[in-house]
Amino acid sequence: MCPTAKMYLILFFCISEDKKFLKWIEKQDKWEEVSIMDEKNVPIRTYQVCNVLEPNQNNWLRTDWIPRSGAQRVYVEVKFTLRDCNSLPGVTGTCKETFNLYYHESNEDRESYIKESSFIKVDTVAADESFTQVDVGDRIMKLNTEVRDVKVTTRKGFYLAFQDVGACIALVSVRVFYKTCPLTIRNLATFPDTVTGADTSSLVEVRGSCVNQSEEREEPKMYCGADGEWLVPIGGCLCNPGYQEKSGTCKACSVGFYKAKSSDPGCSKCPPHSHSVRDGATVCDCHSGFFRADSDPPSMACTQPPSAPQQLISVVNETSVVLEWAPPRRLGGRSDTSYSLECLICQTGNYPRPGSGSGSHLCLPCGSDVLFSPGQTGLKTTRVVVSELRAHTHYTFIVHAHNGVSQASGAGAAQSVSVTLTTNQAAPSPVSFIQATDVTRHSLSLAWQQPDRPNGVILEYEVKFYEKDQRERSYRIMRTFSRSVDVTGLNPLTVYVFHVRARTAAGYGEFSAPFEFSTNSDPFPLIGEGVNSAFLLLSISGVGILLLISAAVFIISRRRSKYSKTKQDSEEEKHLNPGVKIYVDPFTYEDPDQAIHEFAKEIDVSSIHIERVIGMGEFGEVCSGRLRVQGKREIYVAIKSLKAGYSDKQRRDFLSEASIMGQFDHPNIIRLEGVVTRCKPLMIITEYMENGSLDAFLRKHDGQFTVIQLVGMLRGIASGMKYLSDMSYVHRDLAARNILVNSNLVCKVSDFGLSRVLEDDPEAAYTTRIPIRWTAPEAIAYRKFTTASDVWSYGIVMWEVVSYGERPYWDMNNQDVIKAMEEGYRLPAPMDCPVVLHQLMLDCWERERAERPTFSQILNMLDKLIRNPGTLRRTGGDRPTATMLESGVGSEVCVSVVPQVCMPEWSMCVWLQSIGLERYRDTLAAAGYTSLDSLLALTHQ
Ligand code: ACK
Repeated sequence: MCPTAKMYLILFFCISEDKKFLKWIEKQDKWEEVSIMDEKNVPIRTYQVCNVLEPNQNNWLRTDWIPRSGAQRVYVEVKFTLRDCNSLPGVTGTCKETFNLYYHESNEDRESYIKESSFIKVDTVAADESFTQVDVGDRIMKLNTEVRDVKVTTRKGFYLAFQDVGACIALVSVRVFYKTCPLTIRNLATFPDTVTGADTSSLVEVRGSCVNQSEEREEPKMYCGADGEWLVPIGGCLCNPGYQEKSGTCKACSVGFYKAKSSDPGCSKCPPHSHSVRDGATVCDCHSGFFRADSDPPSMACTQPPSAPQQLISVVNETSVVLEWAPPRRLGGRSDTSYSLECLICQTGNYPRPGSGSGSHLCLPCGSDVLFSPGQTGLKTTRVVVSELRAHTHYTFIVHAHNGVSQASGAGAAQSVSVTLTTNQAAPSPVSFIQATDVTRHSLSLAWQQPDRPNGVILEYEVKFYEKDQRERSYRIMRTFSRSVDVTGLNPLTVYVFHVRARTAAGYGEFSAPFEFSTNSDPFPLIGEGVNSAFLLLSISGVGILLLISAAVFIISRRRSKYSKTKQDSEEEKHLNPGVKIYVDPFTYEDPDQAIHEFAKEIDVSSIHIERVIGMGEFGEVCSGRLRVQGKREIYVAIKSLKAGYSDKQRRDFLSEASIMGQFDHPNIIRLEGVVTRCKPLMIITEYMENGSLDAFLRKHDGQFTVIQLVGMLRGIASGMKYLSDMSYVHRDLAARNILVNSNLVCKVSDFGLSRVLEDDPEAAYTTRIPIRWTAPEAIAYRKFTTASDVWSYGIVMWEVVSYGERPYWDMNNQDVIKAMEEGYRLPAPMDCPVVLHQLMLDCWERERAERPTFSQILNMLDKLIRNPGTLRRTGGDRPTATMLESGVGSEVCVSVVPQVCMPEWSMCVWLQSIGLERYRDTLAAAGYTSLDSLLALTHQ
């Protein structure tokens, strides 16, 4: 509702004796100033005129100049009395009962004379009431009040005039005023006191101004009506942020409250984990440790970065890794958790993990060629497949959890979890491009690039080709060590299709896409033509033999001193490397339980789910099962338990294995998950190795692995043993039965129980408990167990591996074995055993332990062999090597890269000699293979 109109009094002519304010000008002086009594008998002064008996009266009474004061329409209220003509005897015809009201606008405030004609008539005023009776002593007077309004817009002021035309009037008062719409606040806008318009129907448009601490929502407007009422409010203002409306003003939000936007309805309580300490807050500050992201609205609670992702597990598949993790335990009150992955290539050995202090420089970021699916950053899922990794390489993956406030909080490594793993062998990627260089009528020279991802050392390339018309019904295969080959014996002007694939220790990669080349009509090859083939072969063989002899001389000359020297080197290395962690013997603890709890985690038995018995251990059953530690992902485990009725010593011995195992952290050492000691039976929980112990595994897969695969297994064991020796731990029971194999064929050293047993038992050497066949003579003779005696055992393990789990020294009894050793007898090379491997075994079985290689040297040697698999080709066994007689299914066979041309019969002997298989000459001849041509026709059957 509009406030009621306000009337501004311009003048109030109260007729009084004080002439100061009564500047009336009477024309002809007919108007008289007279005192009379009002209705309440109070004496009042009036202007009177009463010439009712005389005709043609024209008596004027004029006011002084009245300033307009901005008004456009003024109101004139006249209070007067008027005599009823009937009450006056003898005035018929001359008596009037009205008077006229005039006005004259003027800027002059002192006009002494104004012509009658200058006045404009406002109205003729008649009385509503008149008095007729005049009683003696009791005269009743009736007061009339009449209001007229007039537009005054042209001058600064005006004059009013009263014209009497023969009435009997007494003017009691004249009030002159104008109207305004009063100051008001509407919709938080202030509208000033506004003078109404000139016309009775006019509306004055007024623009409001926003009250303090407010801003315009839409231009505030209202209209001031002629009667002083506000009409039609439009638009308005809103309180500024930090302020809210209260009784038409904007008041600051009090402490603990905030208002973020002017359009918000009012102040709100600070959201959780935030506060405001001053009045007028537009946003609440987060409590310490809580944060708000730039995009978070002020109404949102303050939040925290997430905790680290949980239960990161990795599954290695050749050169790919699947990483899976569970979301962080604490999401910090947000739902925008995302993950990013850091990939590091780490050096092998005993070094601190990334983020665990000094030494992290040993890890470098992976190259940009590594692929992450679905991505490396901004991940919403908890699973990533990382591919295109290098084969046989140690990687550390760090999974970081982020959310909208991670950056604001400056959170770093605390929200991450990492895993370190080693990729497996992998076949090479396909050759991408084949080029034909020299083309003749019967031959083609092909060349190609190494595959983009060799994933190891390329041992050879296989070229498959066929006439295009023949499709793949009949194809030929050639193998070569180099990246080029001359293909001969082709038909002229024929299109051939070629595929090339590479082989590493991990096997063959896929064939390349088909490349087509056509022979031409040129009869002459560019090279090779006219050279005596036999001479060529002899030259090649001769060079080969010379190389072999030089290599043998080199190896023999080196063997004399190499191990003693390098051992010294390695010992020096250890002294120079004071950061190496040293194994702590749990038996140095007075309280065995203190050791176990220092090195092993106590597991709640309720989190173990035993599934089946997988074997018998020294102290009781070994079971497989699942372990689900609260907040972690369920994993498969092996569970060794201590059978009931054990002695204190048995308990101590049983748990000592866990105290030992718990100190190790290496991909080739079995990992301890924890122990159960607080209830019975006591249990040791380790990672589960799907393929069980190595000796049984090899027996089950007799002859099924390539030499390189076997060397790969030996490398893993050597790596684990190097780690143990670096920690100054002597295993004392290294044997294939104590190596466990997982589903990825990774071998891990296990069974750390014997070290103590042998030390405790002075008669051990002569009891059945000592593994005589695996133990170095000095350890058997006077219990000198050292890393060097472990190296001896490692040599036996090598022999077990290459012979697919054969029992060392077969059925010989222990006493005979000890005697044979003393006499210098050593195990012979197993069937198909590469000479270099048997030589390494013999080195491990040096009588003088200082002459034996260290595990570091063994590891280096095996790495070299893996890099140069050609060195593994020479075997001392009897079986033809796999590479010798491999064939394509249903195809003819091209045996090797050497016999590309037809040989005279005698050349077969030369060739067999050159590859060390001359002893097969008679067997082959008896079977009818007397020439290389006939050998080339040998089929798979
Ligand atoms: O040859 P296996 O199957 O492998 O039989 C023995 C048996 O328990 C007694 O030692 C097997 N074994 C021991 N530890 C584990 C393990 N961590 N994972 C799988 N099998 C294991 C071993």
